[in-house]
Amino acid sequence: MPGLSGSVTMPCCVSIPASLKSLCQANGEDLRITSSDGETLLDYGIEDWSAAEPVVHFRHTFNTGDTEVYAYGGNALASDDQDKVGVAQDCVGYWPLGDAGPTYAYDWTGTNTGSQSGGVTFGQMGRQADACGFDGDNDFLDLGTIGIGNPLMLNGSDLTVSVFIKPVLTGDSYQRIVDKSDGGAGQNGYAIITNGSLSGFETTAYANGNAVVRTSTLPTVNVWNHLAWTHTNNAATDLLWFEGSSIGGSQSAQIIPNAETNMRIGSWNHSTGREYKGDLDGLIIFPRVCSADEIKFLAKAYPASAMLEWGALVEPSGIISRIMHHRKLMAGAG
Ligand SMILES: [Ca+2]
Ligand SMILES: [Ca+2]
Repeated sequence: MPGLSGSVTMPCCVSIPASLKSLCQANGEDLRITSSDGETLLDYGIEDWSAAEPVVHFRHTFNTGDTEVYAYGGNALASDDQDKVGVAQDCVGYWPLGDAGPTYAYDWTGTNTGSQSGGVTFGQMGRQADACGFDGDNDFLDLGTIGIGNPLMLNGSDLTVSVFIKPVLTGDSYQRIVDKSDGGAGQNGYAIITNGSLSGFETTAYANGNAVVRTSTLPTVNVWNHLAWTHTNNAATDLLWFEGSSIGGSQSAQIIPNAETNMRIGSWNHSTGREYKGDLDGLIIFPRVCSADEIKFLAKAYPASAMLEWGALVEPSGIISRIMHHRKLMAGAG
């Protein structure tokens, strides 16, 4: 991707043109994504095949220049080869939030599916395919109890939260984007919030009952913003990032403890009055500090239009003959 200083290996998204979708099986089982050699299969997962131009997530290594990937379809014998766990393989949580609903928002790591409560709106127009909408009253996605050993415990760990938010910034103060805690300020866990006018303007990340980085910078209301938080557990070096760039903020060091609590997307879990109002999309949690290049990539890589900017998603001619020579596809077809 132009603008990177080195290579990154990251999950990414691309939209599939309607012209290619029309060649595929009705459920998209024969879709494949390859690297620029046209043959090396990439781990991929379809967020919402019912869309006119479905969005596919895949994992790849991107360099400083344009990156070309191929999308194939048109093999009536191919069976489903999606590997959502592969796409999310270095994450501890990966919620594309484009689920059809009405009950579950799936975590592609396979561990912490969210159950909606309060009437979360599925199928909102998102930054990457669909998104979830939260009414700011009682809507949230319940991730349940994060017990000892759950990857989302992140005790003693660094972390990165990456998320697209389209906030309203009215309603509750200290609106929780995601929160694992049993008390205020991410007690016994961690949380990231954005706050409108009620108690002062701020975007804040908490760990174990304290603000670890806090800034008066706010996301822009009613449009999609990329927000990220990088946290280290051994020093006051947390950062908040807006649209791929780090922003300042006051700091303090905190260590995330090994403590069982509940966890929610769009609310905290120990009371009411902290509900996020607006839409959320593409929430990812990594158990490490992502680099500046990686944050830049996460902020930019997802809209389908960005892929066109890199010259990616070339739709090759002769798709069917090419795919018939694809060894793995033939194996998959039995
Ligand atoms: Ca989405
Ligand atoms: Ca509601």
